[in-house]
Amino acid sequence: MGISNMFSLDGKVALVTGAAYGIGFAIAEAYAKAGAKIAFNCRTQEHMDKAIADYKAKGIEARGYICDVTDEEQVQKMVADIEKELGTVDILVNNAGIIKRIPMTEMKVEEFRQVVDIDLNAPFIVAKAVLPGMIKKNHGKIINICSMMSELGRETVSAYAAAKGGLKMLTKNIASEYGEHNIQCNGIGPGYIATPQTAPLREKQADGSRHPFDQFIISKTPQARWGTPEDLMGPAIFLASDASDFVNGHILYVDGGILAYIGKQP
Ligand code: NAP
Ligand code: GCO
Repeated sequence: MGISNMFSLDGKVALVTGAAYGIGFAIAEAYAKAGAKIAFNCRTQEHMDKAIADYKAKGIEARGYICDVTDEEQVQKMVADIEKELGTVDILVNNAGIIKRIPMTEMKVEEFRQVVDIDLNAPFIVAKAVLPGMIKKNHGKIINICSMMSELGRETVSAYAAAKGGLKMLTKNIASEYGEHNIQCNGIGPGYIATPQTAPLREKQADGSRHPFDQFIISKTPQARWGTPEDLMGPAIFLASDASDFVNGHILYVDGGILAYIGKQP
């Protein structure tokens, strides 16, 4: 196989959850440009319509499905529709996710449960829906979007860190349980990426200065910048392609070196 073919996704069907914008959109765009047929979901018609137009503007014919990934019935129907319209899902990216930044002593249990439901239970639900088709084909790639919080904690993100830590171990377990069917399950652990999810952490101060957390992340990142969704395109293609056929149960951190660095001396 030629080297460039190793990274080709020609003829593959990719489902990227929560890909109306943000990291999921960038990964779906990368997959389309690598040759894959794209299916994505979100929860509202408004986001769906805008996303379809945004993909079209990039020359991508993405198929969108309104589906709440925490609802197993909706997920099963979405996967059945994708299989009818595009074919068996070859690549799943469990990207949909939320965060709530609330001190644990003030967080309601329903809020904790909602984060775990979307960030951990839903990747189980969606992976469970696509695995039978992958097993039948004896081929599949599942990529779970983990986080630096799969490894580290910080104030106010107890639910998110618990969910993303669990997602790391779900990734390793899917790899362990289905590797014999030539299914590779890996994670991507993005660092701090400039998307709507982290916008509150980057808001300019009244005096026009950087948000304190923004300055903190710059000081903790060897590359001294926030990541962009585009920084995840190459790693995501690698883990979805034949080039990673013997990579399994691995969490690939794409964080500009934060996890390796003690931080710049103030
Ligand atoms: P984002 O901009 O907030 O986008 C999140 C996406 O998830 C949206 O498209 C949203 O769609 C979708 N979503 C949320 N709940 C859903 C549900 N129940 N059902 C279906 N779709 C749902 O977030 P992002 O920054 O792109 O992050 C994407 C993933 O990367 C998340 O798992 C996040 O935890 C992870 N991550 C982000 C960073 C970062 O710094 N940004 C770093 C590490 C990991 P609708 O709300 O329109 O339905
Ligand atoms: C936060 C951020 C992080 C990032 C990401 C880091 O509040 O600390 O939102 O959680 O989103 O997960 O990898």
